[in-house]
Amino acid sequence: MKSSAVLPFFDYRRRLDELRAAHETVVARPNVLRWDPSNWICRAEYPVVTREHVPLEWRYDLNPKTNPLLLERLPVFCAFNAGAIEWNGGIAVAVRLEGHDRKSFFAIAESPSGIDRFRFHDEPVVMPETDDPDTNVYDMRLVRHEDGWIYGLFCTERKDPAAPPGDLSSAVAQCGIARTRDLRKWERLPDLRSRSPQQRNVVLHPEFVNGRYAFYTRPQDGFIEAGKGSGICFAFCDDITRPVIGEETLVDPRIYHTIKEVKNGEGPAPIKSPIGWIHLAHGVRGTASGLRYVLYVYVTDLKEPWKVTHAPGGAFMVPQCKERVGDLTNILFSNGWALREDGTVFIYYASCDTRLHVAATTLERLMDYCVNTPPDPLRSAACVAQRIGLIRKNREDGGEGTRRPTPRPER
Ligand code: M1P
Repeated sequence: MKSSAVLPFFDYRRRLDELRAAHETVVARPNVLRWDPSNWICRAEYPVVTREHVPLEWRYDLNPKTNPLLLERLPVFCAFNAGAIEWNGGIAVAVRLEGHDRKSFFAIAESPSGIDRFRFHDEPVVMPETDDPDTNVYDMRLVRHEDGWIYGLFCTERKDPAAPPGDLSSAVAQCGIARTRDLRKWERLPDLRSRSPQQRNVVLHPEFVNGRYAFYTRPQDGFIEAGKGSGICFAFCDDITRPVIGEETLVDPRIYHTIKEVKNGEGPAPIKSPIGWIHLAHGVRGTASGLRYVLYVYVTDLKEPWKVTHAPGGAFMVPQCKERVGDLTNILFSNGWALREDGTVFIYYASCDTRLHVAATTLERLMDYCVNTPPDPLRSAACVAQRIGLIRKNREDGGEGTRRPTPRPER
């Protein structure tokens, strides 16, 4: 066969070496944490898992006889929205990978540090199906429950059987449940049954509450009818092997003219702390450039986790710089975080449904943030009063932090 006079020279062996070297560079790259101006968190310089982290064996037929041109056969476009758990002294994440065919699936990647060198297991997760096969599965929350199992709760979507002919978008979203002991072999349980025709962002509470399993839910009346649901709810379940929930108590409602006015959803399972259960969630509002997803934090009572005790105003994290651009735009989403024994909290968040990042903080900082960040006063005038209160306190305190630095002598 003739070689093109226009394309660069192609040599199978050399090209494969290039691809392998590029993959290893990304996977082995050390990450760096830098303080955010808020001092609530440090953000990591590089994303922790991207489509470039996906092993070549998962994408290419690497037999030169059957693929002499080394064409990619099964591309992966995005690696995002990951559940997280402490694992073997490091961190494991259950990443949502999205193939070029739009279908998502899960894959476990492990890192010794939690901030870099995430490597995927040899193969993606084989998630058993129920009698009603899932069309698409995504956004797994990993929860180490006090019953001894590790649960993976995820969204399972199927075509809406009631959709009129020609409507190829309407779907029914429900919560799929699976459990494992080793992050490799998964037992699928029946999907969660609730009164709502649409459930996304369902999260298992990590402890029994009054001897029962408990879930955070986000019931919705209609698919993508953002604005119809009322917020994050809480519900009990007696038997997780036959998971049915009854009444869903509203925990954290959507509120007019806030970061969560259009919709909200629970992120990962809450972290237990001396001030209560600390929750990470996403809030969504509409803008001229589409929906904007930001992360926020709230706290609920240790014994009655459906009762909010602290609600710091505004967003905890918003999309910044490169995080604002991707397959979609203006989205931060988190369904994984992990508290380490030394008090470090790793927050795994995805930007624009494209790639996975990590931010790091400590439980001490998170608790201070939750207790001392004033709530959203909900009106401009009240916000000004709140800010003037801060300015005047600083003036009156005259403490170390309010002193201006001594000006440098002019040369
Ligand atoms: O595209 C942003 C997110 O949209 C959905 O989340 P929610 O139902 O809360 O709006 C999910 O599809 C999620 O995966 C996605 O990141």
